[in-house]
Amino acid sequence: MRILVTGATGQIGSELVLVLREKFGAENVVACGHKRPPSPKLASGPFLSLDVTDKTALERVVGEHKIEVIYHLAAILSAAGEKNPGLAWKVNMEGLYNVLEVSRVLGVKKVFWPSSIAVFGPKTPKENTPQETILSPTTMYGITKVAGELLCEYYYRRYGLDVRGLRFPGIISSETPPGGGTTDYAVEIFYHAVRGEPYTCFVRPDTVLPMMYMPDCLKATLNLMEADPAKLRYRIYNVTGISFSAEELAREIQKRVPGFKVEYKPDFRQAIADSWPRTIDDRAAREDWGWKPDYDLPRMVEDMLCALKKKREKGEF
Ligand code: AKB
Repeated sequence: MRILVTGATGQIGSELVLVLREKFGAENVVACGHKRPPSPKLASGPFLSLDVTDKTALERVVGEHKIEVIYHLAAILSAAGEKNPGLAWKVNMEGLYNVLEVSRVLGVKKVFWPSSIAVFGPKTPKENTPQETILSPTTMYGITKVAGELLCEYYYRRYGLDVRGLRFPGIISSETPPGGGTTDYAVEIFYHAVRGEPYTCFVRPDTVLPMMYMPDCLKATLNLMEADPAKLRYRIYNVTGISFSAEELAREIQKRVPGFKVEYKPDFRQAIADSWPRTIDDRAAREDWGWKPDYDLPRMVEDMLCALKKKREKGEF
């Protein structure tokens, strides 16, 4: 299996590449990024600088490396997208179009693409948001995710390209921090706690959003990609891990880091958070390909603090 991962230096990519290399052999997983330099861990296999908006370059890489599966993770997230909507449209839409089109022309067998809870908007039911519901986002990022979902379905229906995706909630992880998302506070707060510094949270304490710990994110991605195609009713599935408020997260950390102080100063990201669901119904994923998350809030917090304390001891931040 020859695999290409775009956005490989990002939050999900930097960990997914390592898991794929473990499973399929380091030399078979080509990691591509273009903004950040690769971490030393990504040097465990091939790394190329690639901008997904450059279709010719993408075509060359897919052809030369005989790529059979693409995990297309390169994207501009919600908060960064509101600062530069044109860039979000360009990277998210052109990037996805190029990946799908190159896959069609060069016969790539499977494509994974992350959608997001950002496809939902203020008119969508906020609790137990169904798989099939109103998709009317108010952010440019959300708009690119809805259009992206439709584009993936189009390539599946019209050309038979096996595209699969997940509507990810906020992803919490200790390896690479996210950049430019609305759910970033749920990661930043841990770095401050471990540094022994107070944290100023950019959403209100009662803000509840669906989240997922990285091991569950990787498990969901791999399980969906390995699922029997005959069982898939959808191309893109709702998935969720744990929903909690910013205050509940802070309290869970304070149980383990006594004296940790958090204050709340909502900024423009509050409106984005308020437009998204609080809890997600992921029954379709559970029924069709056996999805089940492993981490609840206490287990995730325990694991995050432990991982970040080790990094801090090594002087990594
Ligand atoms: C963001 O906050 O933009 C992302 C997402 C939920 O897709 N983490």
